[in-house]
Amino acid sequence: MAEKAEERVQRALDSFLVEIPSWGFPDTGTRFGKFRQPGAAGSVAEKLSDAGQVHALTGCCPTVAVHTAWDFPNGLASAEEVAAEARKHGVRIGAVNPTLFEEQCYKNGSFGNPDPAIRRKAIEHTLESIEIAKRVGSRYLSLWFIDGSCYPGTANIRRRKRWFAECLAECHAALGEDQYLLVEYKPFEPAFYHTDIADWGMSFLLSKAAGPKARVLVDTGHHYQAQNIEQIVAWLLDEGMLGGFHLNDRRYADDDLTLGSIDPYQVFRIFHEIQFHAWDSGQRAEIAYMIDQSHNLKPKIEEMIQTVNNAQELFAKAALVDHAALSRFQERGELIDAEECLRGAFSTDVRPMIREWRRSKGLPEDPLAAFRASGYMQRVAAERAGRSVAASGYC
Ligand code: PSV
Ligand code: MN
Repeated sequence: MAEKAEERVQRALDSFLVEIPSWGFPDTGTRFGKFRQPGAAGSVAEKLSDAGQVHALTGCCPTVAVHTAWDFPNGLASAEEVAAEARKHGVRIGAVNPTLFEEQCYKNGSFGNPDPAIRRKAIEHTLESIEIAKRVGSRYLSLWFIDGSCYPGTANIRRRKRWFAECLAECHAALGEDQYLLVEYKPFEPAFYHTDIADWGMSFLLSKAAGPKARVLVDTGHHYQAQNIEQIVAWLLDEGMLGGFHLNDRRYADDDLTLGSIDPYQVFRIFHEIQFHAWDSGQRAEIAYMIDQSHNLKPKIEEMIQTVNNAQELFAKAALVDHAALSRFQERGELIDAEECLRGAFSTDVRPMIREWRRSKGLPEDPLAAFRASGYMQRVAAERAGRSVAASGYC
């Protein structure tokens, strides 16, 4: 007998965890300035405390992604303390992101820098990040690089590609048993002529060169306009090379807007490809779902809860696609029925089913309202007022 919609949604939500980034909680801005928010996190402990609120109310964000330079002020020596702080707030440390972009020496790149001493420094920082990941019990080392060039002729693109392959392989060799290396791509910013890992194909090839535990990380904001992200996802799934996501939405470039705020159907289509693949192959791919957003204007904790709500809704809608029917329609070339199969699932109001899932887990039915009613923000705003802001990240 076909599984009921409610059951499909419950099962999908049971399987759906999404990691939130430590850099989503401190004050952030653009190059035109920063608008401060009362109570924004100012230390690693405060970021973890805020993240703990999101998990306590949504029940699906047990891990927090960290950036080595921003969250481990003393490198490896901070590892135990940060892990303990996370535990105190009911969360764990998730993906560790080496910070290979702030220091002056990285002006011409890190793994692609023509100077071997800088490449060595970048490798050492990454190796230290892997040690941190081991110490805090994290399975993921997540790499993003600013490397590239801004003007034609200024960089040896082929040599840089080879340096990347070498550096990644050395880091891969240091991974623990069940650790993965996630390799993120981005076609622009801060380099505006060429970026060393500009697209999923480059990330795919470099991951293959690095070793068997390297995978591609898809940041939804890191594509050219009109690119078909769900097709990239489908191909990576079929190749067993999809490692995870940095979820966010955008209208123009890497805008870091709330997931689903601009194009929820695209997020739905991505989640659909994942669930359709699982149905087709009989195997659920191990995927690290992570949010990569930092909000300059929206209240940060509320925004993170809103994002998680959106992610759950879109994931639940994708679980409603009737895969057997869709397959039949596709095989017979019944185009309208196939498309309507997706649209029907997308237009279903899954919110009552999500509320039911929350009730069954003892979670508040409306996490945003529960957060507002908790008085947490007023309390921390008072506690944090007047202290000097130490937290880093886009500061
Ligand atoms: C770069 O745009 C990025 O997407 C990378 O994932 C970084 O780690 C993150 O944003 C935070 O700067
Ligand atoms: Mn990212």
